Amino acid sequence: MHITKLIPSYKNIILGLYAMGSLLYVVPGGQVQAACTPSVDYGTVTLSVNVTSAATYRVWSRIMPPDNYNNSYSLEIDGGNCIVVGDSSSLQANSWSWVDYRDGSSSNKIDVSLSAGTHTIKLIGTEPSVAVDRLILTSDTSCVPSGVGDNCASPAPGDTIAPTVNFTFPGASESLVGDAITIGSVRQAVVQPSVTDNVGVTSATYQVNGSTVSLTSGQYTLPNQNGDYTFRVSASDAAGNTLDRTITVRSRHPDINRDGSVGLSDFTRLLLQWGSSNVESDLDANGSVGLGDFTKVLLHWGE
Ligand SMILES: [Ca+2]
Ligand SMILES: [Ca+2]
Ligand SMILES: [Ca+2]
Ligand SMILES: [Ca+2]
Repeated sequence: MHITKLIPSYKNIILGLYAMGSLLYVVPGGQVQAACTPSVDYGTVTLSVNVTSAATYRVWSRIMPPDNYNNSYSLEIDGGNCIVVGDSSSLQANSWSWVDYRDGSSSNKIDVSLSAGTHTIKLIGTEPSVAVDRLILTSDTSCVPSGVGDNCASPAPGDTIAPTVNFTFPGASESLVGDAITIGSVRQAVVQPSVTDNVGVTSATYQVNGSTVSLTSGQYTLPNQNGDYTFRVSASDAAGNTLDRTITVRSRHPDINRDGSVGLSDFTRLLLQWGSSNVESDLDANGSVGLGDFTKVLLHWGE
C-alpha cells in the first residue's frame, strides 16, 4: 500500500490514506480480531508522523464499515498498546463516519499523549472490508470533524489571543492619544497600521470614513485637506479571534486652503469662520475657531 498524502497543519495532523484506489481497503473474509498481532491480517498501513508540539492528541478515524459487525480496526502507536477503533454496532454500514472512541463505547475516547518528534502509527485491518480513508490527530479536543475533516485542520488549537494593531504616522511629529490624533505638522497625514498576532494574521481590512481602502506599502495617505478621518482596522486569525479598532485622525495643517504656504488667504479664511466649529479652520481641534487657531497660523506664517 502507498500513502500519497500527508498533511500536517499546526498542531493537527491529518493523514490521508490512499491505497488501492482511494481507500485503505481491508481484504474481505475472516474473523474478528482485536489485537495488533492478528491471526489474519487484513492489511496494514504504517505511517510516520512528525509532531511539532507535545500534547494529548485525540485520534479521529473516518471509517466505513460494510455491516454492523465488521466495524473496527486496530491502531498501534510507536509499537505500543493496541487500540480497537470503533467497533460499535451503531456505526452506519456503507457510509462514512468519524470515530473518536474505542472498544465500542462512544465515551471511551482515543486520547494519546505524544511527545514532539517522529512517531510511528500503524493501522491494522482486523475485520474484513472495513475502509479507513483519513486519520486526524488533534490537540483541540473540541473539534468534531465534519465532511472530510478539513474543519479541524487549520486553526491553531488553544489560540484565544486576538490580533492587535499598532499605528504610526510617518512624517508627523504628533502621536496617538487614546484613539485620536491631531496632526498639524504635515498637510497629508499618513497612517501606517501594523497588525500582528501571536500565531498569524489571516485577514486584515481597512476603512476610511466607512469606505474600504487598501494600503500601499503598508501605508494609507489621507486626503490633502483638513478634516476628521476615521480609520478602522478589522483583522482575524485562524482561530477566529478578531480585532476591530477605529481611530480618529484630525488633520489640521495651518495651510488651510492648501495653496502651498501659510499666509493671508488662510488667515482670511479663518476670520470668516471665527466662532464657528468649522473643522478646516479649527486648527487646535478644540471645537471652535478662535484665538488658538489664529495663533497657529501666525506661528507657521510662510511655511
Ligand atoms: Ca466488530
Ligand atoms: Ca491569535
Ligand atoms: Ca495657504
Ligand atoms: Ca480652535
